[in-house]
Amino acid sequence: MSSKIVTIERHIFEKQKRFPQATGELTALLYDLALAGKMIAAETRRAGLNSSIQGAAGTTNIYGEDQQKLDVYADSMIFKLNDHTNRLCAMASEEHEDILQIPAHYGKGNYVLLFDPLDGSSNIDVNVSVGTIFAIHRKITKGETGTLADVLQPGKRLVAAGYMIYGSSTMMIYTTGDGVHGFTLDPSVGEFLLSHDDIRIPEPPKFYSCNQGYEKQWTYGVRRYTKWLQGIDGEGHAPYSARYIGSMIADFHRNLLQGGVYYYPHEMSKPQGKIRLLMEAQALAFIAQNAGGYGSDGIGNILDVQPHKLHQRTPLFIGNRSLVERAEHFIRQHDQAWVDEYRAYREQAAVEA
Ligand code: P6P
Repeated sequence: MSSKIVTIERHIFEKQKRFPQATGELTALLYDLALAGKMIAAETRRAGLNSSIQGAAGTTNIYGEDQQKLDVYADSMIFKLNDHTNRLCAMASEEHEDILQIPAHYGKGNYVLLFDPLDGSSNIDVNVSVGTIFAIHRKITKGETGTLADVLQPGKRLVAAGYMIYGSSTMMIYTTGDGVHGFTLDPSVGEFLLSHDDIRIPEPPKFYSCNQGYEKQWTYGVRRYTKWLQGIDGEGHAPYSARYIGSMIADFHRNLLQGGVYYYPHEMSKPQGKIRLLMEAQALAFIAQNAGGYGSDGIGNILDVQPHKLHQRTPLFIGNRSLVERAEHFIRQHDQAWVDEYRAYREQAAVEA
């Protein structure tokens, strides 16, 4: 007899029993996201065969990056599945310059949904795993409609976070702060079934993930850190294996399950880094921390950073705590000028809504 079959709904329901005040709203919201994941997975599977969904959309997002047709599809799918459920007061997508209001004719709820609809989408046409990243905050302002202040919250206030990864199988990973749990889509029944309960990042780590093509542009401390990871500079420990897929969600997922560090550091010409604080880094750092790991901007815990604008970028070092703290050590030791400059950037006052 197979072990008990646990769907996302059953898993959250069983966990929620410990929180009598839980209303089931969050369960339903996570279920809506699971449905969006199934829809996006189906299209991603077909991308290779379906030119109407493959390739560039001919538009660019607010960063000037070419949008892929699947980016646009995933973005609109997540919005449409969540704009009428009375669970959200606002949304924010990596693909839109401003926060997304709930249409006037729909009821508003107590949560805010932040998402990157399709991370790594430039890899779709070469059949590399991509993913959807989401983070959920509770509304903190008065009134019905969500505002920028409800979105610009530090990651330590997150209520839940997770991601879907569209790879050799489709998985949904989530945490509500009570462990990190993984579900694998069984396409024969169209359900996500519990496959990885209470994930903990294993020690010792195995991998390091970074784009060493940019090494020349990194600060000295980050270059020394990278040499340390390779066993070239330091106490002569065995080198970690290099694995860089070019799709953060795929690198993060492998490191979550097998141990390792992913970093997309600041560069001389980009002191703020590339990764988006609100739609990517907060969610992954909340997940990493709930799996025994850690997410840092090179100075300290990313979950402590008070965002000051919607599309704020951040350097990101994430994975095994031991490896991320080692990065902070090298940066503290060698990159004081950058530390001072970046600290001033990240501690700016929040932009007016
Ligand atoms: P590069 C995708 O755009 C992304 O944000 C991550 O998924 C990925 O790790 C990184 O950028 C790849 O960027 O500059 O190494 O090609």
